[in-house]
Amino acid sequence: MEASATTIFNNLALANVASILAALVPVQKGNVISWVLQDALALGVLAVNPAPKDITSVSQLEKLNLDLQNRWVFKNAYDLPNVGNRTDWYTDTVFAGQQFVGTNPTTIKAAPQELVAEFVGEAKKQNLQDVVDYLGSLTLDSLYVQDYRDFRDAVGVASDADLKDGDGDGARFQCAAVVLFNLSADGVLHPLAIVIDYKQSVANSVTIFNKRLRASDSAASEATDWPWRYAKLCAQTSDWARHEIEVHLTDTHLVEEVTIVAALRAFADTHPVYTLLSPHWLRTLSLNASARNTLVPQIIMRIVGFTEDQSYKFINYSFNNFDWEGSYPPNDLKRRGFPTDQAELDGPKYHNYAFARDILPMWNAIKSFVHEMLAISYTSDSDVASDADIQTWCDEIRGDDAGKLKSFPAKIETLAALEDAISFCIHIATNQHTAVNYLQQYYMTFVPNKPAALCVPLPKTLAELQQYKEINIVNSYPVNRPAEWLLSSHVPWLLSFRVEDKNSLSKYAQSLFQVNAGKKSPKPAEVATATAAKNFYDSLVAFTDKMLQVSKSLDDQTIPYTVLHPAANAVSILI
Ligand SMILES: *[C@@H]1O[C@H](CO)[C@@H](O)[C@H](O)[C@H]1NC(C)=O
Ligand SMILES: *[C@@H]1O[C@H](CO)[C@@H](O)[C@H](O)[C@H]1NC(C)=O
Ligand SMILES: *[C@@H]1O[C@H](CO)[C@@H](O)[C@H](O)[C@H]1NC(C)=O
Ligand SMILES: CC(=O)N[C@H]1CO[C@H](CO)[C@@H](O)[C@@H]1O
Ligand SMILES: [Fe+2]
Repeated sequence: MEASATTIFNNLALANVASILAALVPVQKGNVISWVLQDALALGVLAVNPAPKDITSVSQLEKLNLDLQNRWVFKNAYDLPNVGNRTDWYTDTVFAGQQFVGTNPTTIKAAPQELVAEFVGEAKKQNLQDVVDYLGSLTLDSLYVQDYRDFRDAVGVASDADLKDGDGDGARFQCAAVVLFNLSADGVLHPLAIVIDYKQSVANSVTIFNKRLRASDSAASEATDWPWRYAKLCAQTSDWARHEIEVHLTDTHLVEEVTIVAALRAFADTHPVYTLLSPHWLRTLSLNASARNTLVPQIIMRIVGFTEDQSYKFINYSFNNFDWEGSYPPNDLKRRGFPTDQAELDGPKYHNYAFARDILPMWNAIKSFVHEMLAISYTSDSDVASDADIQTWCDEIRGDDAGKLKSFPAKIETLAALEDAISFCIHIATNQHTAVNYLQQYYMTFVPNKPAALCVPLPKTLAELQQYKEINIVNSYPVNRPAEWLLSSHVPWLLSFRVEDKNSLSKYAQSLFQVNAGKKSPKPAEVATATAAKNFYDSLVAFTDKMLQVSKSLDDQTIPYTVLHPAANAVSILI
């Protein structure tokens, strides 16, 4: 099962990133990456990856992005279009869209009443009567938030401390933004207000209200509304941390790893749970090793606005707060204030939330498959309750000297509970990871859309923010920090390689069918497995149609949302 760093990551991409690292990391002998570095340096890849310098406008960065895409050779991270291809990439529409179909479509949630009240109070304080009236006219069920208020708790600093890594010229800054959105009855998500860095209360922080209070307001001034664009940049930077450290690294890679290691300890390789789960482990553990040795310490730590210790605390915090059952897709949608009824999700109000509309049918497809497969070995709840290996699995996942994943069920004593737990292991390894991984290239290679940190301190007052011009945004980007720029743009690309066809979910269903259907005198279990695999495959075909239909129904037709295509949905956390 061990795989080297170069098999996991596409060779050339790793060489690229390695060469960037070489420029700033003293080569560590014996580290996986050190021998790759030699190759990369020989290729001189770094030399052909220009990072921006002497930049004074955002349009220069847009142009650089397109120029790199138009090169003849060495396109590397720029061999595919990215969000910078859209002339409207910075707009409210595209910003809002990313909450539903971007790299992190998993944390937008219903706005809590007390938080809305704080925004209303702030609007009063700012004498924005029209905002007060407008917010007053909205009902709670149309208000949603992206809420990064917990960052200071997560990294263990005082509730009013600045979030930063380093001092002086090379310092990087992070913020804990809060974004208030309105979701209209016809499905338009529109940002109303942003707290750029929440310190103790809205009143004690810098909060800006969108001049375009209504989505229908003229878009003419959007491009030059620099204070508002800066606030959106803060929100995107907060989301970088939420997405990469929590949603991606912790909630998929690390959580899945715990279930895998526990399963390896609890089950013999002939155990039905083992056979169901193991196809979804392909390379995941070796990848953890790479993530631990290389990605986290050498890449993430070099671009985020948290110190190394804070970043590890953030991982701990995310892991300790991971809610296993609460994260089952229907439970997750419910806790975030979205419907769990497919017809309602497909209706006008939620029709732009393609991730949600896709994730439920995929969850159901996996559950049906797991249900059929479990029926081969277990006929009743008591069969499950008396399976000591399942209890060992639970103990290994939760144990203090083992997985420490406390929200995993202490006991699994019914078929339904076993079906859910196994389905969720498969779900994390496939749908969930795929959804938060593969769009990194599109949304993050173009650094201005979503940088990992801000390069200058945030404004301390609203008056200061109101004076912001284009140059303040440009200076917040790592434009004079080539290593940070190149890592920020190339790592998302490195992580976004599509799986080979043979490692897709639909191929898995197909091969499982073929292996079991091809027997001369099949055993009953093989016949049943073939049937389950066939049904699963059929449900993936049906899902493909559904997904395409969902994508075609989105208001924004610039790029399709097909990340969960079963022929591309990875069978395991491969990268
Ligand atoms: C993205 O922009 C580049 C540069 O203008 C262009 O070559 C490429 O075709 C564009 N791709 C798409 C899909 O628009
Ligand atoms: C906000 O949502 C409400 C409820 O559907 C709607 O009446 C209002 O027009 C929406 N506003 C915007 C800006 O979309
Ligand atoms: C993370 O938690 C583990 C125990 O769960 C602890 O040993 C470690 O010191 C913690 N790390 C940080 C940075 O807090
Ligand atoms: C290959 C590898 O290093 N796997 C490790 C992943 O992490 C767990 C601990 O959570 C280790 O036990 C594995 O050995
Ligand atoms: Fe990943």
